[in-house]
Amino acid sequence: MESLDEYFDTALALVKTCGNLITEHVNGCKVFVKKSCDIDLVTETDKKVEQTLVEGLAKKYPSHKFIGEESVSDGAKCELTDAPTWIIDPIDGTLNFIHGFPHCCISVGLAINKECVAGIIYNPNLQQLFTAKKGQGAFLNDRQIHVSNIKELPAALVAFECGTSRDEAKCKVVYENFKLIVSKGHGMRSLGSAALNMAMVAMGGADANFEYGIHAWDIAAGDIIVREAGGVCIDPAGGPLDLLSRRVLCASTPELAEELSKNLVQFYPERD
Ligand code: LIP
Repeated sequence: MESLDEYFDTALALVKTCGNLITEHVNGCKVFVKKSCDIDLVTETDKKVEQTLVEGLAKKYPSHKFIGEESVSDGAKCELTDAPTWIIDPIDGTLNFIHGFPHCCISVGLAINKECVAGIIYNPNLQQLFTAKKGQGAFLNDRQIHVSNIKELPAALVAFECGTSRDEAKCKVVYENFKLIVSKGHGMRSLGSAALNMAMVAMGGADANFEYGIHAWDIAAGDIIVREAGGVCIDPAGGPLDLLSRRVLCASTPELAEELSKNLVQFYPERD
């Protein structure tokens, strides 16, 4: 009988084999292709990492499903069923990878019955391995991690991103929320990777993260890692997180999540 631990161990072994594919470009990867716009890019390394992960997992678990950033063709709708589904971003923070800015990672989440039950976020440049399995806690390398206990926005360090869209309406909302966080929060940070922003919340280095326009592959691993670290992951307007909504808010405490959900300017991208 296959188990969550076995699924996780198989995925982790495959993720670790892909680390060198990223670190060999630690000074940047100057060959890339534009996707939806000039800041939404993909490299051959993105594709090679995703191919390695999908082929390795599919060979061992032929009944499992996959949602991978580079396999989902432009505009195609993602289908998340109750089947065990691997939700993969081969390089989260591709723009960072291209520039040689060392905050990029492999993000692998496993959803069963549409619930994220295992997650791996691996930044091989900085040797940061964030992991979690349902009911077993969250870890950074071999150390168990826990969110902060910050409950109020004025004390919160908040991570968020401009994203990969230059859409005027989206950018207007980004600027308005930037002003909110800078004026009302303790500070803002922007790593250029949704997965790593969420990992910062899980380890207590940041206190909240939100973003509009991300995809399931950016947040699936971060969802379970934040929750197993004692945090909350919800829709930015409140209510349950919807992996396909292209919206995410995670926070160290329900109180901080609620304060942000009541004060953020909302934006609703087209669903995946
Ligand atoms: C990135 C996300 C990041 C977002 C970027 C981009 P990618 O994912 O992790 O949060 O702001 O626009 O979408 O494209 O590097 O895998």
